[in-house]
Amino acid sequence: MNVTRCAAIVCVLSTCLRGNELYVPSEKYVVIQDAIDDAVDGDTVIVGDGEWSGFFNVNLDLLGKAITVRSENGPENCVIRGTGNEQGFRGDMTNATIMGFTITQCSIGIDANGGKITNCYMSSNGTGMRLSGKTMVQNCTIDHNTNRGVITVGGAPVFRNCLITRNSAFSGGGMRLTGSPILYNCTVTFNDAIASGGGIHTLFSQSDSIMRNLIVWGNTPDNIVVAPGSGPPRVRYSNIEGGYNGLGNIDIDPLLGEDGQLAPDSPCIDAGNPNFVPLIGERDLDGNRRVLHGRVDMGAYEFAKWADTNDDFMVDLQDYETFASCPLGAVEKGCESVDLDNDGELTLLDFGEFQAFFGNQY
Ligand SMILES: [Ca+2]
Ligand SMILES: [Ca+2]
Ligand SMILES: [Ca+2]
Repeated sequence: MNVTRCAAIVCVLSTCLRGNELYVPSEKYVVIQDAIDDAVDGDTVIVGDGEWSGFFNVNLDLLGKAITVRSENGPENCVIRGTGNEQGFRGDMTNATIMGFTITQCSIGIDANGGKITNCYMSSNGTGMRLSGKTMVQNCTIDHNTNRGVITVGGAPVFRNCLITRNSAFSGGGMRLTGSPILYNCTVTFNDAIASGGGIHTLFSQSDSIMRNLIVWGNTPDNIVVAPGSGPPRVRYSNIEGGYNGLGNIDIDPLLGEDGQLAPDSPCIDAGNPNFVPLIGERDLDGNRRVLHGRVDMGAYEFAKWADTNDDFMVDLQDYETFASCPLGAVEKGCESVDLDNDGELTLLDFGEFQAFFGNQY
């Protein structure tokens, strides 16, 4: 096709469907806030690689706009750095999406009253995130913040596939929750508090707070503390050190790797809510499919080595040969490892799962 015409069609489509893309840095925009100021609803501000600090690159105010602000190449490559007193993102974010940033050395990483925050890394701030409204936080890592990882102040923020680790505070080291927060598949580990609520501290929260498929482990001095007068959150299918009353909950060493991934013999594998329905296209914190082997795991990571039939940490032609040598139908002896959705039958669904893993290294 004629290149000019093709470009024109793409441009028309993107203008109609997704708005314009505003790049920083570019001839027009040297600092991030200038691009946000110019953006209108539907636009995307794309921030290039590098360290962003100083005026108009911190204290970023989304101004209530329905825009997306994202990094070009993910949080490893795009860092918003404060000097201790600033906030990363703030202001009215009800309709905004923030995607793919590392935010560090701010007093608060992100202060949001709504909107969506995905694939972000809040590390070594005062407070990692301060949330209200219906903020949706997906696939974020929040670690080493010194005035707690997360605080919710009312509303019903939702967390999915988040790792909250090694944060500290006077109380509620990992998370201090009020309102009706909802947590799915979060790993809350090795946080600490001076007083109480090392992992999760709920205070003035409502009993419609829901927690599913969590790992809350290794926090000091305690893991979940429900303050008097606070509606106890309904925790199910979770691994809580010290135990927590609720269907499907366990209290067994989760056997976590360095970053919270599940070891092959972790009791959290295939132990989440059996009726859990992932969001369309939902991924775990590593980018793998959220549900593998027929049932969701507990925590931010889904154990993903199933297609590696010979345990050599590669899914390659050797594994394919194992697969191809097994007949469809009821799983025969020696073919258990290729029943990837773990339903006792070898079908094309298992083959689909296998293809998704082909070429992976673990
Ligand atoms: Ca699973
Ligand atoms: Ca292999
Ligand atoms: Ca199967």
